Amino acid sequence: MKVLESAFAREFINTCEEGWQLGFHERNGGNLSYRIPDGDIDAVREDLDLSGEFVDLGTSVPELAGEFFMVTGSGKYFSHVKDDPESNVCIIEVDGSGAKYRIVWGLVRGGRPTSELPTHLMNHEVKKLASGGAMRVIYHCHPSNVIAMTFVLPLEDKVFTRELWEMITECPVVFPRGVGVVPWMVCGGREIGVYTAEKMREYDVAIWAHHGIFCAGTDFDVAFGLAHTVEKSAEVFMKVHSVTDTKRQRITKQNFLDLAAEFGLDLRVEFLD
Ligand code: 2HA
Ligand code: ZN
Repeated sequence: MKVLESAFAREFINTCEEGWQLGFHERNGGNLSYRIPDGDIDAVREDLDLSGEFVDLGTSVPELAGEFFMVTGSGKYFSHVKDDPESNVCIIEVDGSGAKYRIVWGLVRGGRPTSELPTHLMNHEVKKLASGGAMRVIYHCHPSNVIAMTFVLPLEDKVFTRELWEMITECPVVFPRGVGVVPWMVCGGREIGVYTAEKMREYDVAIWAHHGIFCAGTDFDVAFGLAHTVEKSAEVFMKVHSVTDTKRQRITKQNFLDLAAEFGLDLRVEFLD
């Protein structure tokens, strides 16, 4: 089978398009990666070029040795993925040491995988281990309201989690473990990757101050839905705080506990006080 005939490629492309349509990806902003299951890679093997040289990753991810990932290209626009996936997306193979990679499909007009590749792979490694292999998608986007919130609130996990939970009743259901906050850091390097991976041991979503959202999921819907929910909640927060500093009423600690009991949530209750 051709890569573009596969269900995973179609879902990858759809996710890029959804993010673009929602305004999460100005210019070349954001990136997406998918750890491809062995069976799915076998099904498209005829379409892969396995003759290229491996090059340095800029980090080491031994737990991902030999794995294949579909990733967006550095400098490529999410808005162009749907019409021309082969020029804007690639599949990479990580070598047996976990320190090198090569492109085996895509980026037919040249280019490299996303500038955030070290961060994506370090976080894939953490989430793969933490989830027994279930987590496969890492998604990064630049939604306006989450970014705006990082200029308003102290950059603390508890403060962001509590405010985001309070803005829409179903938020604790979608992210019961809360959100991590990463202070402003230079993007694209190993340092932000290491810091984010520490947060992602605890959370499925990290908010990068003045930059955007970084999140993980078992599939495209889960990862994208998580980012979308966090951004929607941030939008309500920014709307409320555009007209008032004080809330007339709110979802209380007891309300959250009732919700957790009803839905069987593993709620991070220490963030309720
Ligand atoms: O432009 O979003 O963080 C791509 C990015 C880097
Ligand atoms: Zn970014």
